[in-house]
Amino acid sequence: LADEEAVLILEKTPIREDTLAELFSGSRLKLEMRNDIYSTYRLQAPPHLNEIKTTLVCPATEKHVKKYQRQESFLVEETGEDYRSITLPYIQKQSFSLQWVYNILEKKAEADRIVYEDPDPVVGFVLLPDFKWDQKQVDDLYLIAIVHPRDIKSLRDLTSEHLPLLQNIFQKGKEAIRQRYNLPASKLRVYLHYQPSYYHLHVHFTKLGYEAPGCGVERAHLLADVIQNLQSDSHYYKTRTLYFPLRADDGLLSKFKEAGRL
Ligand code: M7G
Repeated sequence: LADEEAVLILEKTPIREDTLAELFSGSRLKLEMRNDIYSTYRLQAPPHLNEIKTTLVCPATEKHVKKYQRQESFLVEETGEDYRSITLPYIQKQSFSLQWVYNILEKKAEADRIVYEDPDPVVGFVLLPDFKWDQKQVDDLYLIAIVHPRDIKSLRDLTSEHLPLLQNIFQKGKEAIRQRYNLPASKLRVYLHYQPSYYHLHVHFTKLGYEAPGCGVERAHLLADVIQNLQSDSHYYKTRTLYFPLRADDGLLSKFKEAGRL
């Protein structure tokens, strides 16, 4: 795009129940085939009901291009020592810029999208729609809570000292979602990713029943479990072996291979 590398993501948005009547009355139907009680058609919807959610990353780094390419993954086993000797030095040099996160925290971007904020510098956070969610329907609800403190990279940095922050996000985040979207806590999947893509602590809130990308057991850690684990052992995430998938061309995978850990 204008001599710069770019990633462009095109996604057909879900069909919404509240637009069905208009979809049926305003579309053109072309019959493809009919056989007994079966028939298939091509339906041409009115343009405003036929939008494509479009996400652009530009200029995109090589790492962005790789993140969005379809690739084989490998499960990595990371001890606490592996984290300190392999992962930490790698992410200190190689991770994605956090500028978009700081823009949100400083209200330089997406300020009008904020659903809830607790401005406290130690236990505070900003809750807003993830850019994967077009907010057209609650069925695929996806919000993120980004913490105000800037020194917590990921799950690995958490100790019992952070329990007030985590409990605050859990309680106030659920309450804000109940008020705004009329969804009770029992309909929410609240979790952290390990490894995340962005090393500034954030929590994912997705609707139960929606298979959000990255909500599988190999990457998602339920916030409720994280809180309990830290309550029973302050250094749980410093000492445990953690498992996560890495894509074939991820530089971190090469580091694990070089260290003979894969
Ligand atoms: P992650 O676990 O670090 O990485 O989550 P993942 O992208 O591999 O899941 C970061 C989350 O932030 C993801 O769910 C992204 O969709 C979301 N996200 C990323 N960016 C660059 C933005 C942004 O600019 N705005 C918003 N609102 N969300 C973003």
